[in-house]
Amino acid sequence: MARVEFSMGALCFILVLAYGTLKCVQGAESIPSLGINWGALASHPINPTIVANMLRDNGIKKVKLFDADSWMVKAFSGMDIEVMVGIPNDQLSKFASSSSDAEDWVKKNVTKHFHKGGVNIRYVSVGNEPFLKSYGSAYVQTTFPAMQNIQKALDKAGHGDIVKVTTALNADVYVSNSNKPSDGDFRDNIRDVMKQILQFLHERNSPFLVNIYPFLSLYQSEGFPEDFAFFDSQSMTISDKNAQYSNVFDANLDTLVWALKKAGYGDLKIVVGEIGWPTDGNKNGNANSAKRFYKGFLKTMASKKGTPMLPGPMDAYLFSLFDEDLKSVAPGNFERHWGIFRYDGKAKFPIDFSGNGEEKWPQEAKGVQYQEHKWCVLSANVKNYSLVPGALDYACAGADCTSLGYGCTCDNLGLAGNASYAFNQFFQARDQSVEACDFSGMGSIVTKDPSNGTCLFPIEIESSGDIVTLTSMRMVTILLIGLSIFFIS
Ligand SMILES: *[C@@H]1O[C@H](CO)[C@@H](O)[C@H](O)[C@H]1NC(C)=O
Ligand SMILES: *[C@@H]1O[C@H](CO)[C@@H](O)[C@H](O)[C@H]1NC(C)=O
Ligand SMILES: *[C@@H]1O[C@H](CO)[C@@H](O)[C@H](O)[C@H]1NC(C)=O
Ligand SMILES: CC(=O)N[C@H]1CO[C@H](CO)[C@@H](O)[C@@H]1O
Repeated sequence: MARVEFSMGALCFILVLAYGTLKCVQGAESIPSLGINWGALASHPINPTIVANMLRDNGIKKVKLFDADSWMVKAFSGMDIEVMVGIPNDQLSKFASSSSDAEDWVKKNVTKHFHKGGVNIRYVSVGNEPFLKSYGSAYVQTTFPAMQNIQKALDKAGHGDIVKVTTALNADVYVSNSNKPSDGDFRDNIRDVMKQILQFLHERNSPFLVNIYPFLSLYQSEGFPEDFAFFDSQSMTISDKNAQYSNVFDANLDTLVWALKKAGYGDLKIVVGEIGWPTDGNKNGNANSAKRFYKGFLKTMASKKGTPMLPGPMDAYLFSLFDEDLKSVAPGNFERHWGIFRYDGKAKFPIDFSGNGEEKWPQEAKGVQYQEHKWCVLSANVKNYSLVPGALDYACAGADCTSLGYGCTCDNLGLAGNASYAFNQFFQARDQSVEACDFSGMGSIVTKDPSNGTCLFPIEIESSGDIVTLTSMRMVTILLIGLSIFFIS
């Protein structure tokens, strides 16, 4: 492998000598233990083949999915990329109560890809943050039995040694009453089930998967010292036992290490399932902060120094690959803007996946097709604005307007600008259908790009494959909503 790379590099060098300006595109190097999350809650997901090639171009060898959608999984066939598939929370009760459903799932979603030239599936995350505080006890009873049934089904199918079962947990499963890592322990209401899960992970040699978000520490508490969310500052430190913490990530991860020690599983392997920084939808979410955060995190990862309680190399999956315009904004408007890349696979900021901290742009998605060069805006003929707010609200109820808020990329557009932005979002999400730019005659289709400064008026991409069914599902939903409004009124 290394020999091939060397000779490619040498060939490239000779070609540069000969032709000067020739651009040698080599497969980029990334930190070997680095992965990335790919969620597809988007109105126009990028074609999976394009995504798989993009990961390869960036040298990223691990990907984490939230489902086992074969449209996405299949794209990694025959590639040197390790895949983690997921089982959504709403399916946990099914698999907890039925081992035959679990066996069926394994057959259709795992065994199917196990052949020569197939997909290198290595993990199944059973549930996604099922013990999140805001879910109450919704999945507390079902998560562990579902994990057991999926494991049994994998064993029965002969994949038990290759495919590990785990569950992605949010860092809110543990707490520290003093804010010192050494006081870390699991939350009271889940301590018993956590013990069962820890014993299971230990027996099966599976990792503990934890999602840690320094951004949320900053977002959730007014007085949180901003620098402490990043990796490049010493402006604040926490002392604990013999350790000094200068960033919240290290302190948070070590809180988990202490909680595991207390439970008797201090040697369990920990993998960071999600870590990242959003770029819009909140005053602290912007490309500069994201760039700073990833630079610090990737450099730390490449240094293999780990944390005071967990020295050594670390495995982590960045969150996330792309923006997702259909994600729930219940946690906050930033939810749709976690992408390192935009909705169309264009990079938002320089990021060096090798962890060398160089100012370089990543490899972007290649071969993405856009819809026509047109936008929907508030017509210049509208002089009486009394009906504009109503139309704006309607558009934002059916499309993503999370860039309009305070401190976001499109704040300060004024009422007419807000309306134009919202009309365009609505129009693009509906594949530029003429009817979607009506707004009681106030909408107007234009061919000049209305983007203004940091505020991008996007053109959606062409999206194919399973999205056809997704689109028709959306149409049914829209129809049903329309009908219910009709019957209510
Ligand atoms: C603006 O339109 C509204 C609703 O159609 C109407 O009630 C109002 O009189 C109009 N205002 C002006 C200044 O024309
Ligand atoms: C761009 O936005 C500014 C406000 O931020 C506004 O004054 C200006 O008219 C806008 N330009 C265009 C071309 O819409
Ligand atoms: C534009 O929309 C944003 C977000 O809803 C809002 O904060 C702002 O006040 C709006 N501007 C105007 C002039 O209506
Ligand atoms: C989302 C997806 O493609 N998953 C498949 C996993 O297996 C079930 C059957 O148990 C299929 O219905 C899904 O299509």
